[in-house]
Formats: sequence, structure tokens, C-alpha cells
Amino acid sequence: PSPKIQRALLSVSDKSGLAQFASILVDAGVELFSTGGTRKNLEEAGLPVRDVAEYTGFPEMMDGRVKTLHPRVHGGLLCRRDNPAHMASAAEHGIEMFDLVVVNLYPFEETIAREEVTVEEAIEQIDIGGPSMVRSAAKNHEFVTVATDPEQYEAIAEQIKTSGSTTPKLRRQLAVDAFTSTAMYDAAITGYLSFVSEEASGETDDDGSQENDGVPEEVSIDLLHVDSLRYGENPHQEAFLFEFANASPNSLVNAEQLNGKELSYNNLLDLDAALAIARSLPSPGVAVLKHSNPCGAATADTLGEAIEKAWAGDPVSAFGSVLGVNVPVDAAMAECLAEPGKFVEAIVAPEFTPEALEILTTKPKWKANVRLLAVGEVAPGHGQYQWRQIDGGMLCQTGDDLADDPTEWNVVTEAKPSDAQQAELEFAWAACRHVKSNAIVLSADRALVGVGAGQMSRVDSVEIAIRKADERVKGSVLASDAFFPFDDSIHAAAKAGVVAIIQPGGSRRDDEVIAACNKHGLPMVFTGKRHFRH
Ligand code: 93A
Repeated sequence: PSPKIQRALLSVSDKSGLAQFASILVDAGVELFSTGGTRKNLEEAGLPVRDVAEYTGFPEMMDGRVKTLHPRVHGGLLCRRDNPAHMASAAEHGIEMFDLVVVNLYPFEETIAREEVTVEEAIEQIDIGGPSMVRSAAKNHEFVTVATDPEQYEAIAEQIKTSGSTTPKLRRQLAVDAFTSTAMYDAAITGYLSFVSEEASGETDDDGSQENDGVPEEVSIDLLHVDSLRYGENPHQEAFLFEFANASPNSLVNAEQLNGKELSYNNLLDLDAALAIARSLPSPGVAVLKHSNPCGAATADTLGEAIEKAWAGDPVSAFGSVLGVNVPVDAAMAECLAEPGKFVEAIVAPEFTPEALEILTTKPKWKANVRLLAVGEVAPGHGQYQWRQIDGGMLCQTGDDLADDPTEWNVVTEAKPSDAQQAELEFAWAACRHVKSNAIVLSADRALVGVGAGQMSRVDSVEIAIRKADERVKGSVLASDAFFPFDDSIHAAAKAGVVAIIQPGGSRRDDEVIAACNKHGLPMVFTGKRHFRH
């Protein structure tokens, strides 16, 4: 049975919603204890409240650094109510049980966001007593309810109003939220202190700028904001989203979500890949992704046609996909998606017309689920740095988002591509870099018809792409993200009916690969640029 909430300890910096919540507690017969500022706030609201200092027998001291750090506070939070020895100690030392703790912390992040803040001021805003109470209460959530955010007041108040207590399920969830909030708080402190200590030790040259081994100045991580995600790639993984302070207004993290459930970790990864490919497709273009690889992508005269062709790339895989679009989603595209048997998880696009929104959110399943993200603009060459974590460090590179320049390409075979084939090769090449290596794509009529992704040997990717394309392989063109180490892929492609090939070139065996193309009468283009995506 959940303990009845009889005594609450309130100590908050963010006082929003406090008086209203506290008055519900008072009505439910809960006795309130508070620290200085919080107590004043409650007294002004006409609520009865006891002073923690009077209860501990110690005044707030050392500029408030020591207010609640006392066994009479922490004993009352950590004591197991079902343990007679704990209860005996509490009785011996005059420790009262706190059943509810309402604490939010000194605003450290807001403080360090102020431009003129000094390190001393920032350090003074490191809350010690608050997180200690939060952690004590969260540890003992079997008996103690802990609120760390005004948004939680309503749910807690509802339960207290009806039963005088809270449910174990709510207490567990609040404990998870509590430990998340103290972890994030500590992460912000760690980030700030290591940043200022680097600044303090950083050598400066004459113009005052910091030396950093030739790394351009704009390559730095400045985190603006952190969100916790429900979970990571799998439900047992904790996850957070960190946003860069200098993120472009048209980046994914700044997208406006117009419909659907909260974005998951995997949604964000897939949407990121979808946005990248949408940026490099000619307009109007659509990409259909699963597990961050395209299973379809197309460009056409109208968006309605483009989505039909992109979906047809691999209709079985397309179910439950994530889409990237480089023009506003219109009614024609929405109607195509609303056909029976189709479903997508999420769409990222510059925007959605009102008609499209209406169509996409009419079907009940779609209304509740499909996540629609408007990023304002989807333009090529985004020029952002990409960061990835490795064991003990971070890798950083510029995005592989430079526009292709077909005037730098060379036809290396006796046969030359026709104009139509040349245009198709350009499309295939633009899509190929967005497929995990070893990447092979087959395209026809500006649409992917077969994709071989992420295989450890190139010829396996070729064979998968051919199998996926099935009948459509005849007359298609093939793009490969890196050179062919052997001529086996060429023979397989020619046999299946591929009519032209594009690849970077640069293999030791290029001669053999070119000879194989000549033998089959296939035109082949070398781009001189590789597009690995590992
Ligand atoms: O300076 S502290 O780290 N030392 C403490 O013992 C302590 N106890 C509560 N900060 C402490 N607090 C924090 O004071 C709370 O986390 C809350 O943010 C704030 C509320 O103070 P007041 O009630 O005076 O406005």
C-alpha cells in the first residue's frame, strides 16, 4: 500500500505553479516545510509552512551553501518505513518522515548562458543541497514521491486529491525523471568547467585566438540544449538529444513538428539520412528510407509522380519508412501515401500544404502516428560539420554534400553514354552517396529500382541490387560509391541487363574493369570522387 502523504519538503528556484500545487497539498492535510525563499513565497500565498532551519536547528549559512544538508532532512528522505531499525533511529534523533519532495535546482544553465557571467558566479550557481535531496528521495521512491519539474505537479496533485497518496508507478517514473535531471545538471557543470579550464590554459597567439592544431575556428561543439529521448536504439538504452548552438534554422533539430508522436532516437537518425538525400536530389525529389538507407528515391516533373516512382522502388520495404522531400508536400503526394496498404513513420520536408496536412492526418492511424516535420527549406550543400563518437574521442568531418560536377567526369570506355543515359547516371550518382558502403544503386527513369547497401564485399551489393530490381534491371544504370576491385561486378551487371555504369575509378585493376565493360559494349564513367558512407 502506498504511504499517505503527510509531510512535504519544498525547496525550489523555479517557483512557477508552486503556490497552487502547495495549496492542494494543504487542503489534503499535508504539512509543508521549506527553505528561505520558497517559504516566503508560500507565506505570501497565505499557506502555513514550517522553516527547515527551525526544524534542523541550524540556520541557513555560508551564503546559503548549507541549508538542507542535514541528517534530519536526509534521514527523513532515506529512511525505509518498513524497516524497524531505520524507524527506531529516526525516532531516537527526532527525524520526521518526508513523503514528498518538491525541488528544482539553481538555474546553472541559464546562468552560464549569460554572456557576461564570471566563473565565480557560475560556481555559486552549482546546486549541491537540491540534487542531494532529489537523489535521496529518488533512491527511496518506494516510499517517497519526488517532483523536479513544475510540469509534474498536476499528475501528483490529481493522485493526492483522490487517494491521499501516489501510485508506485508514478513514483518510479518520477524517480527516473529525477535521476535524469541530476545527470543532465552534472553534465552541464562538467561541460562548463572543462570549457573554462581549457580557456584558462589555452595558449593564445598574437591576435588572441586559440591555437588548435590547424582546426578551423568554427569546428567546435557548442551545445545549446539537451532533451531526453524516451529511449535509444532499443528500449533498454537511455538516450538524449544534444542540439548545437549554431545549428542552422533549417536543420532537423530546429524543425517544426506538425503532427504525430514524440520523435524517437531511430526516427531522428532516419530523418537525418532522409533530409541529407532530399538535399542532393534534383527537385521535386523524394527519398524513401529504412534504417537510414534509401529503398526508393525519385525525381519527376511533379511531386505526385516522384512519390509514386520512389515508393515503387521497393514497395515492400517502403511500408513504415521515413521520407525526405525537397519541395513542399502537396495534396498529390499526400493522396498517394493515403492509399490503402501504405504507411510511413515520418516525413521531413520544407513544409506541408494545408490540403496535404488534412489528407495525411485524416486516417486515424496516420493522425495518431505519422510524424510530420517542416524544416522551412531543403537546399543543397548544407556545409555542416559532422561529428561521430568513437571510443574515447570524437571524429569530425565536413559533410559529403558538395554538388557533383559532371564536367570533371571521364568516359573511359569505347561506348559513350547517350544523353539520356548521362542524365540517368547523374541521378544515380547523386543518390549513391547516401547508401551505406559498399553501396550499389540501380536507377531507371530518375528512380531507384534496386539498392545494395552495407555489404562487406562490393559484388554482394551488386547482386542484391540486381535481385531487388528484378525485371526492372533491364535498361537501368548502375552507380557504385567506390571503385570495383575486380571485374566480377561488371560481368554480373551486364548479364542482368544494366546499360551504363558510373563509379570513381582508381582501382589497381581498372584496366580489367574497363576491358570487361568494352567486352559487353557498356559505357562507363569515372567521376574521380569517392562517396564512402561508413
Ligand atoms: O546552496 S545549496 O547547494 N545548499 C543547500 O543546502 C540547499 N538546499 C536547497 N542549495 C540548496 N538548495 C536549493 O535552494 C534548492 O535546490 C532550490 O533550488 C533552492 C531554493 O532556495 P530558496 O527556497 O531559498 O529559494
